[in-house]
Amino acid sequence: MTPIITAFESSPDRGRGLARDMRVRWALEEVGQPYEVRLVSFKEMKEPAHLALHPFGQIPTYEEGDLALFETGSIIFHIAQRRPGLLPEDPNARARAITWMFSALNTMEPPIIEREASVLMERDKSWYEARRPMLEDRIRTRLGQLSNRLGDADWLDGDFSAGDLMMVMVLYRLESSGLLADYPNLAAYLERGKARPAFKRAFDDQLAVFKASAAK
Ligand code: GTB
Repeated sequence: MTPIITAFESSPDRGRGLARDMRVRWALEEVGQPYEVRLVSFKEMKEPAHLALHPFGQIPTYEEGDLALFETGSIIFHIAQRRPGLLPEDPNARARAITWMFSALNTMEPPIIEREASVLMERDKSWYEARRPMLEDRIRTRLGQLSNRLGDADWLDGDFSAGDLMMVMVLYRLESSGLLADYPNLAAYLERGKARPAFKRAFDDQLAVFKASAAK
């Protein structure tokens, strides 16, 4: 059964791969699983049909037969469990790769999102400039710790895994911030992830969606 995911009909990031369908597309490409995409507008995302799939009215969702999932962590974990290529066979190595998925989402991503939200919504506030160093320092603390752990390895724990996929996608959110510049091994890690053929296929596909919507 071909899985169906949902994605923005017209992504606000203009096809830069920042919307979260990108990470699901990448996972599906890594395991060689063909998939279909149903595009949804912001209005449709808040309507009952979509809310039945995603209680928070967001993208992406994942449907496969009678299974419907939301949350990229859960979706990618499901893909990685069902198909070889994203999680090691050895039980301990598998548990560690899953740990990296969680840490990407629970430890690395929250301060990055908080900074993004501030840039988007608080620029006109009197406290914006005063709060910015604190938000950036919280990210730098995590980047420093991650950088120390990665060292000069290619991936976080042995071969590329779903943990790396998630971590690369989280670091990708910082690409235009300049914050990665002090961590050359993390910048190289991000580039290594982006250079994977599966990443490129996923990126091109989501960009094509944006270009088609912009041409209408
Ligand atoms: N925790 C959920 C997951 O991991 O699946 C988060 C899902 C989520 O945030 N989805 C966003 C969404 O549907 C799209 S990706 N937002 C609409 C809404 O909540 O009403 C977040 C996103 C959106 C836009 C940009 N951008 O323009 O750069 C980047 C990231």
